[in-house]
Amino acid sequence: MKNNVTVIGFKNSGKTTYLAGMYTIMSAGRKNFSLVTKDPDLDLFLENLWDGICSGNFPLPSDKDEIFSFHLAHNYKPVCDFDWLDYPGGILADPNHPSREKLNTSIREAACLILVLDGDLFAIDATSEADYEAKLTQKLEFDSGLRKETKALTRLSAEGIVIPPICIVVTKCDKINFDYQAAVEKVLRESLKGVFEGNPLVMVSSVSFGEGIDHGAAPDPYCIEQPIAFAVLVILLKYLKALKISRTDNKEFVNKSRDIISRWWNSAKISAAENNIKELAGVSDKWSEDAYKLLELFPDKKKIYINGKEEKFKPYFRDIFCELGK
Ligand SMILES: Nc1nc2c(ncn2[C@@H]2O[C@H](COP(=O)(O)OP(=O)(O)O)[C@@H](O)[C@H]2O)c(=O)[nH]1
Ligand SMILES: [Mg+2]
Repeated sequence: MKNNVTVIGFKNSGKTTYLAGMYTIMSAGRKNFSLVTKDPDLDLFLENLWDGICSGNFPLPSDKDEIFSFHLAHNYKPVCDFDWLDYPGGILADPNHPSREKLNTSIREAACLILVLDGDLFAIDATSEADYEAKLTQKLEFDSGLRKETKALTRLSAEGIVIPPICIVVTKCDKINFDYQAAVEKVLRESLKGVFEGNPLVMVSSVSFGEGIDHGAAPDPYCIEQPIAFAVLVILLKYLKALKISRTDNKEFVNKSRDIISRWWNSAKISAAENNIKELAGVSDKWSEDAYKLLELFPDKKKIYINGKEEKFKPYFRDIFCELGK
């Protein structure tokens, strides 16, 4: 199984800052989780990039796709490995971009898609929440960037590619009035109705590294662990589902072989299946435990959308993990 996390978003939307900042902070550890690049040179590269960003030296926009292979640990024990595939901003507006085929393959194989939206788009002066909602709705309706992004999703559909669970990341949320954060999610849900209703799992996260980050102030990270934690949760969910199928197959085989003749005839196979059940249960317990711990990175009020239907994030995942662990 591939653990791709594919990232798309326009140039200047904050993708590189997110990657470098999230990595540097998560590599130091967050609630006992820690991240490290598989390649030590990439660790140095991302640390240097972040130091550069924090002292006002912004990375030049890249025009090529890049892969970062990560390992996530909890209390320094393995949780999972995954690849972060970063695509250049221009790819969304250009169906003939040289990396387009690669992007299609990577979305086809992705466990999770991260759609990065520039917080600048959401920075609107308003007199009330209702005024903010109305202004943002109108702005998004005619925003050419968002139109190109949604058109890219339609193009994927035209090519028969099923879009995986999505995390919509609104960056630079320090530029958005804090009182309007809930309105951002509400308006996105309406403006991107098709994305929400056509996908089994959509989460929205507004993230920030602090308002001074673009002119050398000390970083003040906000919710930066959510997108990455969501991606890993989705990967663990995929593993737990596959495991449940294997366990059920083994249990059915043992149950079917209860009569005395089958037990004698299939004794080796039955004991192999019984051992498998025990082993798989152990692995499943470990993954469930990691998944429950990941939930601690989210606030209680966090929401998730299941085919467009709003649910509470933590209870939704707890119920699923409990069901899959049985
Ligand atoms: N205020 C603020 N600016 C940010 C934040 N994240 C990124 N930026 C700025 O947004 C600009 C574009 O960021 P960059 O990561 O290079 O975007 P990319 O082209 O999508 O990789 C830079 O000037 C960053 O400093 C944030 O959380 N808050
Ligand atoms: Mg960049």
